[in-house]
Amino acid sequence: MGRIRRFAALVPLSLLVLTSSPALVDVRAQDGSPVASPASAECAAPGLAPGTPTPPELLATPVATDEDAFPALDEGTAADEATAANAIAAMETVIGCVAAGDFTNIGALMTDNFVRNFLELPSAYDVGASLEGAGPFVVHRLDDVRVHDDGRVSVRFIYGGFFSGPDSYTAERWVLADDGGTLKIDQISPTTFPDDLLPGAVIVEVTMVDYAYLVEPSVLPSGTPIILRATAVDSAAEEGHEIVLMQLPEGTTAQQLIQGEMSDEQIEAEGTFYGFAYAEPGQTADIAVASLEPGTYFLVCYVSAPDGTPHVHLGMATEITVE
Ligand SMILES: [Cu+2]
Repeated sequence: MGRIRRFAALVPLSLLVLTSSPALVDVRAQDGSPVASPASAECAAPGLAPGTPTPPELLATPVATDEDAFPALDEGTAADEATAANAIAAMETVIGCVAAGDFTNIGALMTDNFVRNFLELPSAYDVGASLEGAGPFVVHRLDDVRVHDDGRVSVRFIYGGFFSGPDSYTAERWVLADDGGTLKIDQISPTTFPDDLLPGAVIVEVTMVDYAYLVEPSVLPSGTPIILRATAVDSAAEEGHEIVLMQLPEGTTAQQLIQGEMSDEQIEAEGTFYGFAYAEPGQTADIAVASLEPGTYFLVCYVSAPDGTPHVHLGMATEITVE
C-alpha cells in the first residue's frame, strides 16, 4: 500500500483554509434542500490519561507504519438501530471535539492503529498538534451505518469545513472499532456522493496516475454544483494520490507549480483552498463544491514520493477552467 499522508500532508496547507470564501455561492437554500447544520461545540471525549507529546526533533523521523493496516473495506450490512445509534454518537463526540477546538482529547477517540498507520504519528498525544488549524465540520450527512465482516462498524460522513472550505463537500466512511468498550476511529475510507446530495451536479472524472492528472471535462460551467471524482489508478509504485482544489493569482500556470516556481509560503499566502480528497491505488474519492465563479483553478497533489519529493514536483498539477 502507498503511504498514507492524509492529515500530515495537509499541515503546510492549513493556512489556506478559509472560514468564508466569496467565490463560493451556497445553492442549497435556493434549491430547497436542507441546509447543513454546523456541529455543536461540545467535546464529551473520555479524555487522555496524562502524557507527553513527542518532542519536535523526534517527530521529524517518519513513523514505521504497517503497510497492510488498511485493507479494502467490504460493503458490510446495514446496522441495527442500537448499533447505529452508538456509532452516530461516537461520531458526534469527534465532531463536537473539533467544533470545540478541543484537539487534545481527540487522541482518546482514535485507535493506536489509526494514530500510527493513518496519521503516521508516534502516539495519541501528538494528534492535537497535527489538527491545529482545522475548523469545525459542517455536517451534510451522517448516516448509513454498516457492520463489516471483521465486526467493525462504519458511518457515511459527508462534510464540509475541517481542512476544507465550509461550502465544500467531502464524502468518506469513518470506520469505528470497539476498543475497551469505546468506539474509536480506526480507518477512514473515501466513498462517493449519493446522487441526491447535489442535484444537477456536473461530474468531473479525475484519473490520477504516477505522476499526472487526466481531467474530463476540464472546462466547467460556473454557478453549478461540481463533483470531482478522483480515481487513483493501480500502479507498480502503489502510491496514493490526492486532489487539492485551489485557486491562485491570475496568470499562474500549472507548469510554474510543477517547476517549484512558487514557494509553499507564497501558495499559502495567495491561494484560495476549496477542498481535497485522497485515494489509495484502486480507490475513488469525491469532493464537491456548491458553485465556482469563472476563473482558473488548480488540482495539486502534495503526497510525497518514496524519496520525499512532493508529487506536484513530479508533474501532479493541472489547470481547470470555469467559464
Ligand atoms: Cu500524487
